[in-house]
Formats: sequence, structure tokens, C-alpha cells
Amino acid sequence: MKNDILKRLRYSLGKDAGAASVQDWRMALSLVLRDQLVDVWLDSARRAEVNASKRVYYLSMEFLIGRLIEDMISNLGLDAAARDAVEALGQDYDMIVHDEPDAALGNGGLGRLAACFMDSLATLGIPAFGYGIRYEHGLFEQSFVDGAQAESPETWLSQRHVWEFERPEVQHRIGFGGHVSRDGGRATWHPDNMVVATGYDTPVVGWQGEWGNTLRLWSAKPVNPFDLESFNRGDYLAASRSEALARTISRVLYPDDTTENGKELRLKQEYFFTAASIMDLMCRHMEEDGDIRALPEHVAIQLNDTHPAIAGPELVRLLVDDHGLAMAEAITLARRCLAYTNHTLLPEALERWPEGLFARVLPRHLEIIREIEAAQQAEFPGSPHILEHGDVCMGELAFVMAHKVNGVSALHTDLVKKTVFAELHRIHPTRIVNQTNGITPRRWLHGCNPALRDLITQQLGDTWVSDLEQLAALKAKRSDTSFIQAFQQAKRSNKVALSNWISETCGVALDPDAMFDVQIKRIHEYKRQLMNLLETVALWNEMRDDPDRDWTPRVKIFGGKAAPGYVLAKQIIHLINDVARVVNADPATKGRLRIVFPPNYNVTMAERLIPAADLSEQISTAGKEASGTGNMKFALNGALTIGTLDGANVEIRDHVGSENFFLFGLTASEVVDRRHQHGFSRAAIEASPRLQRVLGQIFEGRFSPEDPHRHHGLIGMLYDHDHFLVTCDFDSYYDTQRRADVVFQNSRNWASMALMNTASMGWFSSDRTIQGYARDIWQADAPRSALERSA
Ligand code: 7GP
Repeated sequence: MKNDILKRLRYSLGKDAGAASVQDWRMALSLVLRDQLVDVWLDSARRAEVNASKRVYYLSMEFLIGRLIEDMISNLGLDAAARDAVEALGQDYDMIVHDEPDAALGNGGLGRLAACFMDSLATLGIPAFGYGIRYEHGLFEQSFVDGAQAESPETWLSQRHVWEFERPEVQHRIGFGGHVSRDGGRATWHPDNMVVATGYDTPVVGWQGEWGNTLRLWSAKPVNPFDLESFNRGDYLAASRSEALARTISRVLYPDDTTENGKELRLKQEYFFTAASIMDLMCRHMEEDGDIRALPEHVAIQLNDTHPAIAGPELVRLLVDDHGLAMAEAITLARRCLAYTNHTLLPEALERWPEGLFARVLPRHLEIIREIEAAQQAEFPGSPHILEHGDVCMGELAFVMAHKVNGVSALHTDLVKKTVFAELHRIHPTRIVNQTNGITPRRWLHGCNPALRDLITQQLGDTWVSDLEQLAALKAKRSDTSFIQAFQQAKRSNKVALSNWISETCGVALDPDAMFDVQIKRIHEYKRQLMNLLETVALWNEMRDDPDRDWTPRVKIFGGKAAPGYVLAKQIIHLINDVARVVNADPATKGRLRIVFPPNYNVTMAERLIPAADLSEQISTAGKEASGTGNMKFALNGALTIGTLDGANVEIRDHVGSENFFLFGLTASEVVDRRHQHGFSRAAIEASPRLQRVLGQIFEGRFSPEDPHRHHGLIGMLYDHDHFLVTCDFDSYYDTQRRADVVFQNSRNWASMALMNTASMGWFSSDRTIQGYARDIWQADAPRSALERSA
């Protein structure tokens, strides 16, 4: 390996060892690893083709993959070899693997789920492609300027992305706009604007390197590189106009997740990557099989939320306009290929596009949507409309064109049936199914938490990594003193490492024996970072009032980005930073309470924070968090959860046991009832002197003396339209936090509860989730088991 690295350094990067930078060493190592992936990757592709396996196509606007190097190393089983080789070359191994930029091609949960699914599909040996967009700029970088969020462009592609293979030969022309002509019965779309989608392939090899799939990301290029005539005239701007316009499509990730998003460019991005993906898989099918009617036997297309919902009309368009199928047959055939995952009930995140915009950008698709709508209404009179109030409703479109629709946790699926798709569920009672989310144990325990990983492997061997339910065997160790001590030791070493990092990056010294209480996720009102902060201020007050009490020392850690246009979320960030500044400077609570908010939370930062957490904050308003996946990562790494009965928290609590989970707050149905009570938030504030005091301090500018009015908007919101019931759940949350304080004082007992969490989380592996999709939705299987069956 050492020689291979030197060879790559020299012949692929053109450097010799004396002149190589950390980045050069990292690239050379990555290229050596990539070589090792290629054989299994190509071999897998060939096996899928030979066996005519059904392939899964996971269409997602986002793949939040983060860094890949450590995944690649450990999936290939090369941890020791890579370290030895790099050290033998006199280089710092950790520095080299940490040099890789974090590929942030997603916003949050939806994108990270897609990345975990790619890992599980490869580990299970299910032939699959992930299809998405190769954004030039991923999620913006966050910094704080006087406590307020500032955004700057992310630039991961300013250096070569070593894992990918550019495929200049994989190109599809994607049209926009124009008109539709008719010749006899046959429609032809004449777009007036074209871009080329070019594929870039990243191999995704599963655990132990037995199977490799492809993540194919599309980049938009102009059809003609530039206009020579304008160039010769000296009009350089005009000469590169078409190039600039085309490239705009894959230029940047939209930084909104569960917030509103209605821009024309976004619709173009959605169509761009969906159409390229559908054309790509159709070409593959026609080459391999040739019978268009056999498509559903070979193709399972999963739509990750409604972003690729245009896949339905696009598939129908190709079947009807290019392959000559009748409309009704085309719709049925397309439906048998398609399935749709819903990731949120928040009305503002359910996509709708004005019909006028649609007509301008995708005129033929709008006609087809009308046909789909008409077919649905003819078969099921009174069915909810896809076209409504002048909008195209992408949720209804995705539902109607899918043979299965799934929610992402038991509670969420139940609410999908009862709320957003109640009527469609009545009409199609078997279409909605549940697939509770999961996380890959490779990255979220084996990779990010070596201390705990090694302890578990000492006990169980290493087969748990691809069979996570084996962790249940650790339950027997809950009263084993020496094991519990080792478990505590692993957590403590992670906390020490995190403290060092926080001290370097935030300049705040932490006590590793304090309770590390962590809330990391997008900043959103429904996730209630604000409630966590109000509780922090209340605790600070009480510590100051009663300094002699035996307080449990706490470190409150926040991390997360706010969508740039989401004003309230940005105010929450500002308030957290304001409170942190005052509290951290207070000698009266020194050593007892600290607040840190490291900027630019991303996957890499999560990998640092999660293994070091004692308490996991999962405190969304019940009924609002579809599932959550961070909640699973924390529990797996031995943090206790403080949480509401929301999303997958419900199932986590069932698995780890209610005695090992700090539950508080209103239930989803109580939330609905409470909202109907007139003046509910004022009533809640009135009933809580503790909360009143905190709100009063913030209102008076206690934390923003230079601008005492700064947080009036937030306080006013809590009094008058506290849609997410921060005020109603505050007392119950505060009391539960104090209960956690008491439990934490008995560190042995805490550790044994934490162990029960780790030991009970096997079910939350994304391997289990993917097996569920394969069984209930895709009817897809690993070729290995398919062969075994036929034998
Ligand atoms: C998220 C949900 O908010 C989260 O609860 C869930 O765990 C995750 O998807 C994966 O299923 N939703 C998004 O990230 C999102 O962007 C809008 O939803 C479409």
C-alpha cells in the first residue's frame, strides 16, 4: 500500500513525496482505495446485468454523504493497513483522513437518510443506483457575526472530488419550455431550451467490500459550449451566456428543508435530474431487455419526497410519445415502477407549483398531468385533485402515480393516513405502508465511535456491524461492574476529545464530567431549540438563586443551520448566542453551566458530537417530526433521550424501555386539542412564574444590552401565536430535565441505562429499513439470495 500511495502521488498527482501537501497525501491514499473498490464495483454491475436482477433506483434531490474516506477504508477492512502505510511514509494519518471536505449535498434528515440507504443497499447486495444532482456548491457555510448567522458559499468542488468517475459518454438532453405539436394522435414536445445532463459516478461499496452500487450525480452542461460568433465579435459575455445559464441548474443546493420553496429554478432542477435519471434507466432497460412492457419487472423507482415527483409524468411521456403506448396503459405501467416516500406533514413543505409556471417550463408534462387527473377522476369520482386552485399539487401527483406510498415512522404513517392523504387513503386503502427510518451502523457507530466499537467487538466479535440486532446480547452486561466501567470510560474519552475540540474551535473550556446535553439539527420552530434555550435560562436563574445546592453540571451544546430566508429561525440562533455570551461569562455559574454553539454544523461535526453526548434532545412538538434519525444515532451511541412522543421517538422508547427514556410533553392529539383553546399560550405563561421570569429577562434585554429590543419579536410570538406550543410544554420539560439531573448524579446507574439504549437499538439499523422497502415496496432482492432460492 505504501508503494501504491507513492505511485499515485507521482503518476496521478504529479508530486514527489518531498513536495506533497496533506491534501496530496490524502488524494493519493484515496486513489489507492478507489482502485480497490473498482474491481468489486464493476463485478457487481456485471452480476446484476447477467442475472437480470431488478434494480432499485433511488431518486433524491439530496445525498448528504459527508466525508467518504473513512467509510471506504473500513468497508474494505483496510483500517490497519492504511494507517500503517501512511505512518510508514512519515505522515499523520488522522490529519490526512480529516482533510477531506465534507460533501454537504443536502440539508438535513432527508438527504442523510438517502446516504444511509446507499450504504445499506450496498451492504445487503441489492443492485441499486442513487440518482441526484452534482451541486457545484453544497449547503452554505455558516458563521456567526456578533451572534447572528452569516452564510457563505460552500466550495467542495474547488478541489478534485477523488472518488468520482466522470462519464462524458453518459449524456442526456433535457428540454425546457417550448410547445407541443400533434400529428394524428401523436404528441411531440418541442422544447425551446436544452441542457445536457452528464453523469458522474461514485462507487458505493458495502460492508466488507462484497458488493458495490453507484451514486450517479448529474451535472448540467450547455449543448453548445459557447457562441463562437459572439466571441469573434468580442462580446465575451454573450458568448458564454448559454453556458452560464445551463450550469446554473446544477450550481447550488437550495438551502431550505422543511420550509417554503417555490422558485422556477428549483422546478428546473427537479425536472433536470429526474428526467436524466428516467432516461438513463430506460436506456439500460432497453439495452438489456428490450421489452418496454417488462419495465416493472426490472425497475423499482423510489421517489425521495415529492422533489422527483415529475418522474410519473416523464415516464408516461416517454412511454406514450416515444414508445407509442396508449395513455391508460402507460399510466398503469409507470405506476407499477414508482413508489413515493413522504418525509413531512408540514403544509409549507408540501410542494405546489403554479400551473402557469408549469405550462411555461414543462408544457407537455402539464398535459399529461391533466390526463392523469382525468383518469383518476373517471375511476374514482371525487378523488382529491392534483390540479387545484391553479396549482399542480406534487403530493397528490406522487401519490396517484405510486403503487406504494410510505411514511417514515409508525406515528408519521398513521398521521399521513389521517391527515394529508386521508381521502386518497380511503380510496386506496392498501397503498400507504410504513417503513420506519434507520441509520447505518457503519458510519454511526463503527466509524464515528472507535472507543465504543472496540469495546463491543471485544465482547461480541465484529459480526454486529452488519447484523445490529446482535447488540441485544449487551443487555446481559447491565449489572456487570467492570463492563459498565469500560462503557463509562469509552464515553468519557469521547467527551475529553470533544472538550479539546470545543476549546480549540469555540474557546470555551468544558468539564468532561458535566452532563453533555446536545441538540443538533436544522433550526426550526417545530424542533423547539427555543424551548431548550428557555429551559437553560431558567436553570441559570435557579443556580444563581440557590448557589449552594448540589447542581448537576451541564454543558448545553447546540448545532444547526437556519434556512437563509427563515427569519424566526435566525432570531433563535441569535438568541442562543446572546444567552451563551452572558451565561459563559458569569462567575456565579462557572463550572456548572456552559452553552456552546459551534458554527457550521455538518455530518463531520455530528460524528464528533454524537459519541460524546450524555443527553439527546428530541423535543419537537408532537406530530411534527416525521421520524428523526439523529435520535437513533444518539441512542445507539449510549445517550439517553429527553423527548416527546413524536416521530420515531415513540418506537425508540418502546425498544429501549420507558425506564431508560425521559418522556415529557403533550401527545400529538393533545397538541391538536390545545391549539383550539383560545389564548392557550398566555394561559400557560400565566401558570408558570418560572417561564414568565425568563421571558421577562429576554424582553428587557438582559442578554442583549446593546440592543434591548432585539428579541421582542420572539417573545411576542410566544405570547400570541405559539404554534408549536413551547409555552405549553415548558414546565413539563423543565421538570423532566431536573429528573435527568438527579439520575445523572448516580453515574453508575446512568451508564447502565445508557447501555440499555445501545443494546436495544439494533432494530434501527438502516439495513432493517432497506429490507422492509425491498420486501414491501420494491420486490427486489440481492442476487446472492436470488441465486440461492433458485438453487
Ligand atoms: C425529514 C424529517 O423532518 C425527519 O423527521 C425525517 O427523519 C427525515 O426527513 C428522514 O425521513 N424531512 C426533511 O429533511 C425534509 O426536507 C421536506 O422534508 C421534504
